[in-house]
Amino acid sequence: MPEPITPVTFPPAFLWGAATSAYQIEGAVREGGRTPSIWDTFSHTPGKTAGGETGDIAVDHYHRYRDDVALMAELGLSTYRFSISWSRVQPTGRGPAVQVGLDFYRRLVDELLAAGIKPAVTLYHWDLPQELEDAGGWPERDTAFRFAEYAQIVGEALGDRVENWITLNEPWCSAFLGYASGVHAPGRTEPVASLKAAHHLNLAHGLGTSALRAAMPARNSVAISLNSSVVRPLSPGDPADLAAVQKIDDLANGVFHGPILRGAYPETLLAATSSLTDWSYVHEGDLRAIHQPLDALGLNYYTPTLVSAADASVLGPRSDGHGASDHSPWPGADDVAFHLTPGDRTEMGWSIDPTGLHELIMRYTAEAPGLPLYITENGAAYDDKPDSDGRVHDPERIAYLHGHLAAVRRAIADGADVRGYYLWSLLDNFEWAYGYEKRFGAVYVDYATLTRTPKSSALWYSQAARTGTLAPTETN
Ligand code: IFM
Repeated sequence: MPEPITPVTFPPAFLWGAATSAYQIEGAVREGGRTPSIWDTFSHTPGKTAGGETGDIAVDHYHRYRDDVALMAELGLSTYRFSISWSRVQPTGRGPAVQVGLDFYRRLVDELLAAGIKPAVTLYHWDLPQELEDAGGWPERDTAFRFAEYAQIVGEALGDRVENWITLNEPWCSAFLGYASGVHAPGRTEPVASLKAAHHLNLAHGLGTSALRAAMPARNSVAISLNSSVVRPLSPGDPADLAAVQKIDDLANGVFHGPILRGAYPETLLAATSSLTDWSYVHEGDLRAIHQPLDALGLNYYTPTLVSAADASVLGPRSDGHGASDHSPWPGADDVAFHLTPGDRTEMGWSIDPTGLHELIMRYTAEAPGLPLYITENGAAYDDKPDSDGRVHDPERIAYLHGHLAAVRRAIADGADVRGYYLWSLLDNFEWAYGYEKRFGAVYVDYATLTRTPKSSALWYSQAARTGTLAPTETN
């Protein structure tokens, strides 16, 4: 149902933010002792990214962070979520930290605090130090222990000034796009390794949470950002389609939420993957380490997923929306078909459906009662271009943001404890395998000059952040 064209007002304490990640914006990949991460290696491998594009320069945030913080302040953002490049801080993924790397993040944090913007730090947004991948990567148990050591280093360095922490961003992508479909770094196509990776990412979250808590003041908050999916059946009355939903829900959600929120992998997941793996890499004590109280849960949402049993008569194109590969990112789910969800689409081909965000929030409100929620990512890519005056008009993005923020507000009215929203993304940036061709920013970046120009959506969002109210839009 379309949102009514009326102003929508948020609670006064609601946080208005924007998010980015290190490899997508920093550039300066060879400065300050930083060594390659899996994304440097992958993007420099011919054929892996659109146009062979890399994050070598990205949007040069490493050198322009002061201007970028000034821009955020001008826009009136109350919070900014960014990630730390592990190999800038600990180049080999183990051992002592590099002070120059830590100092960059300390300067960024101090700049944010001086501008009255609350930093939210993500420790891991997909850029594993290459040396750790060479030692086996996430399918290797030791990587979880290396992550805990890294978490301790960063917690000790920044814990006095950063209150909000996120261990991992979207571990689903790290595990299944990185090790099963191979459309993300490190580009491996090994279904069993992807399930091991998922477990070791969970373990890294658990060990990293303990390490952060030991290293920082108790007032700080530790969370994880999951790209929890809203999985819907093609035919809601068909038991075979409902079984397909269960399978994908387990692989998208249960594999992380199960151990993190409930201390166990779903029985249905273990059964569905039993021909591939016996899960013997889940050691005694792992689930205890993973299942510990969180201070908040981050939800990233873009679009719902529509599935059916693979032998349904109305098979649509295979379109789970996660990039083209001959290898599925869904181990053990070859009997599931993916369908195009209805509705208007963004430039990613993802359908626009704010009801999915409301559904997601209400689901986790019910499954994790009392746990504060943040929308740690939500946004849309469009083919934005400056007009003859150099201004960038993006009414579709305003409509997208309005619709999704209104869905958040509705969830709050329905009893959900959503404390804040981070628009993805502050700036146009390196969209992984798509290179620079998909623009998610509220701020336009001219890649030839690296000039930043706030789009009309940034100005609209700025007004929402300053007033706590969504101005009506014509298109909703
Ligand atoms: O750009 C990504 C981000 O790095 C993780 N979440 C989804 C975004 C859009 O694809």
